[in-house]
Amino acid sequence: MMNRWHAVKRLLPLFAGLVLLLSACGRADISALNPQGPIADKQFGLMQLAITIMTLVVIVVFGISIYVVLRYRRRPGQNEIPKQVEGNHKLEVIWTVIPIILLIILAVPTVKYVFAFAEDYSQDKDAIKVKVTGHQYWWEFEYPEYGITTAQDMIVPNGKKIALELKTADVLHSFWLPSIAGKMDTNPSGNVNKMYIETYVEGVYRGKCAELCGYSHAFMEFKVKAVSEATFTAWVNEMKAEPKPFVGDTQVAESFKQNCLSCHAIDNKPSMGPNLKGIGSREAIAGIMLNRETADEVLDQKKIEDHLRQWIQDPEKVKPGNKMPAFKDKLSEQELDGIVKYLADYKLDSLKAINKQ
Ligand code: HEC
Ligand SMILES: [Cu+2]
Repeated sequence: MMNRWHAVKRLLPLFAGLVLLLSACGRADISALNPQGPIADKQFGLMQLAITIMTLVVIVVFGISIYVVLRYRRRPGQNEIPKQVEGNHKLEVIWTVIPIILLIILAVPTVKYVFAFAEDYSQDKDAIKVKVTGHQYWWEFEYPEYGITTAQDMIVPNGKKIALELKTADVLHSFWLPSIAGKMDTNPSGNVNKMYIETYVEGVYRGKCAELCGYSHAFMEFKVKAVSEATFTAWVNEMKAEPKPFVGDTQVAESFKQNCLSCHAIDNKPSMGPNLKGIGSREAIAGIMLNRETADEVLDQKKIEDHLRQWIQDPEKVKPGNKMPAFKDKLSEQELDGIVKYLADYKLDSLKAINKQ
């Protein structure tokens, strides 16, 4: 009885380690090891298959090596040179054929999914089309079917195929959405790449630029918000509607127009900088100053205001090398307050539920 308990106690750390290993590690909103959509799911399956096969190979190869080293080591008093062996047809055939079989087992599903994931849904009537453009250092999302454009947060209906057309406005970037659908490069020289994404559950997923693209590459984050179809339709309608009027001081309104709308838009016209429509509902300011840590929290109004203020005063401090000028010496305190308030309060009702606001 006592002995058995001892054995269990000794094995406990091993079991704990196995539990850690086998339980899904990684956050559902960003980890490829915790897939939240059919594509990431199958990619994870491929990873598991490859890791299993490689682990078996490692165990067998190391097992044989250790056995040979121990079994044929030089014993005390053994001074003669052992029998020299050269070539063994049977063994050579075995260690050539086994790897070929393992590679075929790996290749069949890999090739199958490579082609399945390259499926083009851009002509599919049921798919939602989004044109994704990578900029140093932010992401733009245009919905050609609805004539709307947004930045940083891509809003999609859950469970639908979203057909993406990806390009870049400047250098090479890579659109990476780990827990939903792998990654795709955006190539310079007018080349357009396609991929599609699909989510299982409504929620907020985090994406990154995965190709070193300049000083602030590491800050080039985006979010995908998967919402119900009704919410998506409501969002589209809000985005199509006239922009929110600038309430308050007309001089502040004029300053916003002069200083900011030269690069930004709050309507659906194209602009050089990110579209600011509904920016008070975004997960982050400039993609990286998070307005809440996880989607379980409330989107924090105080953080939104603080982040906007910091950003507008000195964007270079937040994202070195980005293309927005600093306004710390160009706006009066009153202008800055008025602009921050207008933007922070520019919310979209359709996103209140997912933002827990
Ligand atoms: C010369 C063009 C230019 C001007 C003028 C300009 N911006 Fe920007 N702005 C940008 C660019 C480019 C970015 C994207 C920076 C990045 O993330 O790399 C940006 C980003 C932003 C963002 C973050 C957007 C988001 O989606 O999170 C806000 C907010 C913003 N600008 C507000 C302002 C305000 C307010 C003014 C006027 C006081 C202003 N900008 C003037 C070019 C400009
Ligand atoms: Cu990039």
